[in-house]
Amino acid sequence: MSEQISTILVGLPGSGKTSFIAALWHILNEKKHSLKLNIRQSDRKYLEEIHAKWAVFEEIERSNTGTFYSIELDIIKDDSKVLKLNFPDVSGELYKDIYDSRTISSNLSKKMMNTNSILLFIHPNSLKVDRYIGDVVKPNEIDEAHVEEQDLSNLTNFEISQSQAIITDLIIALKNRNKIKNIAVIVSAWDTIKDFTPEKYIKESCPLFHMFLKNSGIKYKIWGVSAQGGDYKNNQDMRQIQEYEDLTERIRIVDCEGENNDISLPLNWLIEQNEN
Ligand SMILES: Nc1nc2c(ncn2[C@@H]2O[C@H](COP(=O)(O)OP(=O)(O)OP(=O)(O)O)[C@@H](O)[C@H]2O)c(=O)[nH]1
Ligand SMILES: [Mg+2]
Repeated sequence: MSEQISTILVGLPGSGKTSFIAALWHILNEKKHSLKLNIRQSDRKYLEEIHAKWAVFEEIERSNTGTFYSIELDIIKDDSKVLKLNFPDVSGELYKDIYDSRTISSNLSKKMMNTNSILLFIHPNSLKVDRYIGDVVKPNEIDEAHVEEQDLSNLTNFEISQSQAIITDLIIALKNRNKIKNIAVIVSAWDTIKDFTPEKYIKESCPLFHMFLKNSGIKYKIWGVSAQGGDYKNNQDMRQIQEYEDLTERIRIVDCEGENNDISLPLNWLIEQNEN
C-alpha cells in the first residue's frame, strides 16, 4: 500500500463525533462497501459497543471524561490508498482543554505528526451563539440602550467564547503545526435543520468560521449528516426511524449534489483530494 492520508477527528464536546463513528462502523461493515476497514484489535470492543447502542436507537453515553482513550481506523480504498483516521480522545474534552489551556500536549503533538487533513464536527444545538449588538440594540434606541453587564471573571475562556471563535482558533492552531490541506466539515443532527444547504447553514450560523474557511488556503467541503436519523427523544422521529427495514436507511448525508445514506462520503472525498 502506498498513498497515505492522515486525518484527525476534531469537534467540541457533544458535536456528534461518537454517533458518526457508530454509523460509519455500520456502513463500512457492509460487505458491498467499496472502502475497507482495518482496525487495532483493542479498538474493536469500543466500536462494537457504540454500534450496538446506535443499532437499538439508544443514546450513547457521553464518553467518559478524565480517561484518555483514542482510536485509530485505517480506511482503505482500492487496496492501495489508506486514510488513517485518528480519533485522539473519545471523551471530547480534549479540544475544550486545548482552548482553555492554550497548549497542546506532547502526546497529541506526536500523534498528529503526519496529519494533513481534518474531519470537523459541528452540532447545531451545541453552537453557542451570543447575541450580536444589533440584536440587543435597535438603531433608533442607540442613546438609551442599556446592555446588562455580566460578571465574567469566574468563567473560563471556553465558557465566554462563541463556538465559531473556538473552532476557528483550534483549526488555526492545528494548521500552524501541521500541513493541513483539506477539511471535511460535518454539520451533525442534520435532521433538525430545515431549509438550508450545509454550506448556507455554516455561512449564516458561523460567519466568522466560514470566512476563515474561504480564505485559509485549505480546501474544504461541508456536509449535513444525520447519523441517528432523528432525535431519540422525539416520538415522531422514533416512529419514523424504527420503520426502516434496513438500519442504513436511517442515515442521511447531504451535500450540494444531493442526499445519500453513505456516511463515508467525506472520507472518500479526503482520499480523492490526495489523488489530485
Ligand atoms: N437529532 C439528532 N441528534 C443527534 C444525531 N447524532 C448525534 N445526536 C445527538 O447529539 C448529542 C451528542 O452526540 P455524540 O455523538 O455523543 O457527540 P460527541 O461529540 O461524541 O460528544 P462527547 O463524547 O461528549 O464529546 C447526543 O445527544 C446525540 O443523541 C443525529 O443524527 N440526530
Ligand atoms: Mg463521544
